Amino acid sequence: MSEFAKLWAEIAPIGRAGSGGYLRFALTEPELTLRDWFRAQAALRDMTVTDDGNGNLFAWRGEPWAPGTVLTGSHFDSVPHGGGYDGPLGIVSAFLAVDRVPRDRRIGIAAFVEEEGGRFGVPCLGSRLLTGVIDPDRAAALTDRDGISFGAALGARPAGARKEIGQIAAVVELHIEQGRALETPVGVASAIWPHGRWRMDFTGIGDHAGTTRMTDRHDPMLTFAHTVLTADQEARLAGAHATMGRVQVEPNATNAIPSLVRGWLDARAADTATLDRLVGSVVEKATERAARDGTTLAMTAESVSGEVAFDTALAERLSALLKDAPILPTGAGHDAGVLSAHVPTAMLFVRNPTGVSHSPAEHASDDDCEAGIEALATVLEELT
Ligand code: HGY
Ligand code: MN
Ligand code: MN
Ligand code: MN
Repeated sequence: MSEFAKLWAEIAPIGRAGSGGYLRFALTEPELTLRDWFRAQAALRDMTVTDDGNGNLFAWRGEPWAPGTVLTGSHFDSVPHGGGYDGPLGIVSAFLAVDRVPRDRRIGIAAFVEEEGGRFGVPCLGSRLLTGVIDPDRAAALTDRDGISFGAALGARPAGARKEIGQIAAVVELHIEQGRALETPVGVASAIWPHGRWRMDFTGIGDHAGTTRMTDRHDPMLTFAHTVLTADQEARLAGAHATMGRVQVEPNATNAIPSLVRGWLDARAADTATLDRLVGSVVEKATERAARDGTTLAMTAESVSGEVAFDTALAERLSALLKDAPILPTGAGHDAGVLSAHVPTAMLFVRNPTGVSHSPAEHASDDDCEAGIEALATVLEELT
């Protein structure tokens, strides 16, 4: 059994649901167990473990945050019933890559908290706190579906921005590719599409399903349904991506016309202008439909990320180092995207044969994962 297969087998059962997907929400029992595994892996390598006060965990070869350190790693948390590779592959690969780099090199391995935004609603929460992109009090007040705040889950007010990030020489995050473009085992990221998530509250008049005439209704489910179809249509026209995969209904009863339908729009496009046009046209058409249905729409931008163009010279240098590994963009957000505004940053992608992600069907072959580890070790040795 390869070193990778051995470590992979250690974490595979942690947080796995009957669906075969994972329920690894930030700071919940499965993710806390993975943090214990992280600490044990660091101890095996005599690496110092620190926490930045924001819920991000670090293992250091050399002094924590020492100037010139190269930071790698990713996240443990998953979307509900997501695949096991999205996030953890970058952390397992980091430990195995460190084993292949001379021991005197200064390397940090990070496990960033709440990358998916699957519990508290804001993606890349940990890296945004670390770099000062989000206010610690706003982050602390974010709540999960049970009303537990991030501050309560963390057990403290988040520390917020840490100036030590300025001492990091480079960041390299390895991640399974979430798409079908990569035909070689390893690729290098060029950019992350601008993307965001908006909460859309459609408010109507709750009433009895059996006694309310169709002409007397103010049904927000109609406005929501129209908006879902509009977002899909507008995205196809714009060559962009739009998804409304999460919805909450009140009172959510078979025999009651809803009073409120809360849906989330996830929209992404290759450039900011296209994204702005897409979201603008969805909101415009949803508002028109609301007027027709006698409902109202309230929009809340939960998180919006501009385009991330990774350091071109660094990407080309790594591509050349990795036998001309292809350089490609991604529509998926990553902590590396947040960090790239503060530190020279690169991403390595490991081939995903089906491209499927955020699904139990997500998979990468052991051979390709092994190639990713080798590539990460090569890059870490080169950059340190
Ligand atoms: O949703 C994303 O883009 C990433 O997988 N967090
Ligand atoms: Mn993801
Ligand atoms: Mn991810
Ligand atoms: Mn009744």
